[in-house]
Amino acid sequence: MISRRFLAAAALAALATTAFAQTMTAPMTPDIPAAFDATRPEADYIRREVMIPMRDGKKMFAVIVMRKGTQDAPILLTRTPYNAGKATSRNPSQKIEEILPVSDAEFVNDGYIRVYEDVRGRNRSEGDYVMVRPLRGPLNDTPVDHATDAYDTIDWLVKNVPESNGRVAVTGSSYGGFTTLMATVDPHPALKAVVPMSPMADGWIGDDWFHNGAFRQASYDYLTGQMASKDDGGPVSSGTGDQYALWLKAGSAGDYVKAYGLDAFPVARKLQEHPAYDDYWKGQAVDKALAARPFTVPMMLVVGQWDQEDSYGAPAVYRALKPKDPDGRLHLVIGPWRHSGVNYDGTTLGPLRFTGDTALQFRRDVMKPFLDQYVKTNAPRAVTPPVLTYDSGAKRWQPTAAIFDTKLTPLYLQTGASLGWDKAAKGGHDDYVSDPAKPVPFVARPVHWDQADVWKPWLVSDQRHADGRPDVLTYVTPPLTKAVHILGQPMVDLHAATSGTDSDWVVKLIDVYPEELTSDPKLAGYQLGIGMEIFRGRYVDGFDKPRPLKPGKVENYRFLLPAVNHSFMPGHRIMVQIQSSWFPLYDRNPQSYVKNIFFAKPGDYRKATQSIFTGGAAASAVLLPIVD
Ligand code: PG9
Repeated sequence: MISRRFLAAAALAALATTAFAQTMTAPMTPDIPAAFDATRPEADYIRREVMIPMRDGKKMFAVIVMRKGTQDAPILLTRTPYNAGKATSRNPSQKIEEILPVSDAEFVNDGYIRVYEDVRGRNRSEGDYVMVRPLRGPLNDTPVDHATDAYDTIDWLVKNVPESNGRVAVTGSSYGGFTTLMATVDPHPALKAVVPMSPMADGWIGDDWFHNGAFRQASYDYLTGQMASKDDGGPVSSGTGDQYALWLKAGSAGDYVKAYGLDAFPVARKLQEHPAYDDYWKGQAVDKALAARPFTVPMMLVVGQWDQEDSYGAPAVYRALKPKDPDGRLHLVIGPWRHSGVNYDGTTLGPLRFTGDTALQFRRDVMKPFLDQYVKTNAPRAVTPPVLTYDSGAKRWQPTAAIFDTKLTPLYLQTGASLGWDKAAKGGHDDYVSDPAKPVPFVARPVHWDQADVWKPWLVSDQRHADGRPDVLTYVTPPLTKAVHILGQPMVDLHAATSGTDSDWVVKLIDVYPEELTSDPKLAGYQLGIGMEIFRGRYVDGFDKPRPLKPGKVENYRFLLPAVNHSFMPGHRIMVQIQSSWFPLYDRNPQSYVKNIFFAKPGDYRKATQSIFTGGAAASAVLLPIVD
């Protein structure tokens, strides 16, 4: 007979098994939770993920971050194609300074609400992604663009973030600089100030895709990195070898596109279909679009002196808006930085060392007070100079009332490889042979532009690797007895002829350090590019008027170098180098005229004899904005 005691124990055991089974997770439970919030109760921040509705019904993903206890606070917004989720979870941490980019610390520690939003169609935002989506108009027949998306985002934020004081500033670098500028087109009334950093303003004249008509082949890595899917991709799968050898083997940029299937990307096709400065490019130029509208939102434009991606945009927008700014609400800042370097450590760049962390100095002492006065409640008025630049030779910040109106002083190329302030009465020329089969590399080989430590500081890399090549002309002054200080945009005034029917002209203004420099031996004899640029010869009559060059005919090429503030110090020498290729960053000019260089055939690439004219009626020079 079974005892009552045994039965009771069995019942208890059965109950326990059922209870245990109820707390077990079934083996086939899907393993990605519907939601997970990594923020713990002890976090010093609030982090909210939201979907913000736009006027066309699409929703944009945004992350709102602030210190706990934030009240009556301004919003600092960035609209980015580079993953708002990632930007707001930099480190796995419960500390706000750890999860946000370093450049946000000064702002959130002083009560700002930081918002990052994925632009339309990227990462977690809905809608179609169109690369640097043009404004509504001839190139965009949809009802939305970055101006409307910024407007709708700001409208939602001021109504739905209870900690906000109803005032918004927008900032961002590069693509984020472009979206910042777009926010000022028909702006929301709550938008009180903007800080566009290295904004991409004209992808053809001097920002990401072309420079003065020469195509930047590194662009393709950007396409695969950004557009292979809604999420983040990587570079073209072309191996990890020397990009110089790889591109030489590929042929034209069009051949490379075909070889790696890149014509799957509409942007790759659009680039090939618009090699010259046609309405497609003119219609997207942000400086031109802003020049055609009233200037209403206080703006501080920022760019690095050695910006390897978007050196053109900030000075161009500044020039476009300056005449519309009688009240002094437009500012320009040029720091000793690489592209977007303003948001990182600004103590050094390549071998250069500055006076302290120049990027932090700018963000803390210049950018924040500028924004505070417009967006914080009861903030004092900031004393912000119209123009603030960093003299990279004397190593100090310099406030000035103006820039770009300095009279330009010619520094003449002279026979005998020298540079001088006087124009030689007698004309002459120096020749070299440019061979597309052996183009001049833009950095010393092997070229690994995919590596951050090669790409980011390449504009300050030592130009001795090119000096002395038979296809590079070098002109240099004697050692300076007193400093030569330039502030503004130097201009190239080149008189040149080619034996071919098309040609590229690369002009590099260089600071040559003394050979003996015990104070900083790694800079001894260093050839530091101060302003370097390329010009595609077929555009000598205008960027929308390509034409073959006449062999042997001397043409006058005039083009701007990037904006700088630099003192060439006593004992240094000023150098100019001239060459006809800058490879593989820029596509090779075949040197025989073809309608579209993207599709040049192997037989089109020909050696050419290049002549640079000096003195007399065709005196080539670099025109310098000399101050002091
Ligand atoms: N220079 C990058 C870019 C901007 C705009 C268009 C395409 C590329 C960037 O750093 O965002």
